[in-house]
Amino acid sequence: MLLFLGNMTKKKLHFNSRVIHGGQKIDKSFGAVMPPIYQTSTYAQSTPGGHKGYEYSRTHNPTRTALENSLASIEGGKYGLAFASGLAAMDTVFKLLKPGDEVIVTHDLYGGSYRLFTKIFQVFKLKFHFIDLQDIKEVKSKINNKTKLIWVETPTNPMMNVVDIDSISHIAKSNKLLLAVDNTFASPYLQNPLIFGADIVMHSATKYIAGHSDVILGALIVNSDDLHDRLSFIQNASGAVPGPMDCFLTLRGIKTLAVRMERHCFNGKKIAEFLSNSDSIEKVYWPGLKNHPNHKIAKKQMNDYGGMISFTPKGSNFKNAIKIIENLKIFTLAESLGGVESLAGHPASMTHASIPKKIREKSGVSDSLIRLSVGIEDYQDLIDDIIQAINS
Ligand code: P1T
Repeated sequence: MLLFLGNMTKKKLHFNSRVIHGGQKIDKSFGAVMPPIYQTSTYAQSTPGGHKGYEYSRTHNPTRTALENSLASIEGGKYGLAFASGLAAMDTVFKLLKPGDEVIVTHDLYGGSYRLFTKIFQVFKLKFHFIDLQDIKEVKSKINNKTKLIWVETPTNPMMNVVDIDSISHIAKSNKLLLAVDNTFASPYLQNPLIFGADIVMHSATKYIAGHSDVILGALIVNSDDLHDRLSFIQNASGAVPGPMDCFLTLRGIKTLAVRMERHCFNGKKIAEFLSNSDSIEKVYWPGLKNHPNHKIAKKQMNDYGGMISFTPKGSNFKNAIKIIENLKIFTLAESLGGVESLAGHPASMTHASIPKKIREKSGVSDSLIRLSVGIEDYQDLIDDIIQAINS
C-alpha cells in the first residue's frame, strides 16, 4: 500500500491503526517503512524560492512533518505541531496573547507550567487566575472582558483531579474564549479533548506519546485553520522546534502507544486497588476508583483511567515519604512519567518544588504525597516492590 492514508486514516481507521498509519506516507525514494531521519538544516534551491516545499529546518523538516501528521491523526485533529518540549509548546500558546490579557487556569497543575505562567508570562503582563476548574461558579466569576483563554490540565498532575472538559468548553464558547487542554496525563489513547470542544490540545510528548524516557518533545493539535496559522507562525518565529532524531523517536514510540496504554491501565488498576485495600495507605488518588470524587466525569470523558497514581502512606510525613521512594527497587526514583518503566516521585520536593508550599498544599500536594508512574512490568513485581519499600 503506497498510498497516503491522510484523511481516510483520520476518519475511518480505529485508534489502534491510526497509531501505526495515521498521516503517514511510504518513503518515495526507497520505500522505507519508517520515515527517514532528515538530518539536515537546509535544502537546495534551484533559484531563490525554488525548493521542493522545504526551505530551512526550523520552518519545516520532513521527519517533523511525518510526526506532526501522526500527532494530528491520533488526537483526531486537523493539524499537529511539534516542539522542543512540552513547555515550549505551552510557551507558543501563550504567545497568542498580549499584555493585559487574562487567563483562567487550574490551580492544581504541573509545577513547571506554574513556573512558566508566574515567572515568565506574568512578567510580560499576562494575568493568571489559578482556581478550581471543577467549581463552575468560580470559573464564571473570573471571566471579564480581558479574559482570553482557559487552560485545563486533566487529569491533574499530581492530584489526579478530573476536569469536565465539556462543561468548561460551553463556558469558553459562550464567552468567546479559547480553551486549551494539557492532555499529557491521559494521552490521546484515553481522551481526545477536541471532541469535547477544546480549541487546542497540548502534550508533553516526552511522556506517554514517546513512551520510552528517551526524548523531550511537545505537541499542539488544533482543528482551526486560523489557529494553526498563528501557532505555526510563532513556532517558526520563536523557533523552539524538535530535531529530526527526536521526531523519529517519538514516531517510533507512537506505533506502540495503544498496546502500551492498555498495559499501563491494567497495571494502574491493579496497583490502585492494592493501595486502596492496604492498611498502610491513607489515601489513593486514581480516577478509576469508584470513590474518586471525579470518577463519573472520568468515566464520561476517558476511555480508561491510565497508570498515574498518587497516594499518601498512613501517618506519613516528609521523611517517611522520602524513605519509601528511596527504598523502591523496581520503581526508579525519578522525575517524569509515561515511560515503559515504573517511576516514583515526591512532588513536593521534585516536580512541584517551584510552587510555594502554601499554594501547593491548598491543592493537596502535601509533604507525604508520593506519585507513581506505573510502567508495563509485571504488576505483581510492582506490588511486591511497594510492600517491601513500605515495610523496610
Ligand atoms: O517536560 P516537558 O516535555 O517540557 O513537559 C512539561 C509538562 C507539561 N505538562 C504536564 C502535565 C507535565 O507533567 C509536564 C512535565 N512533567 C514532568 C516532568 C513531571 O515529572 O511531572
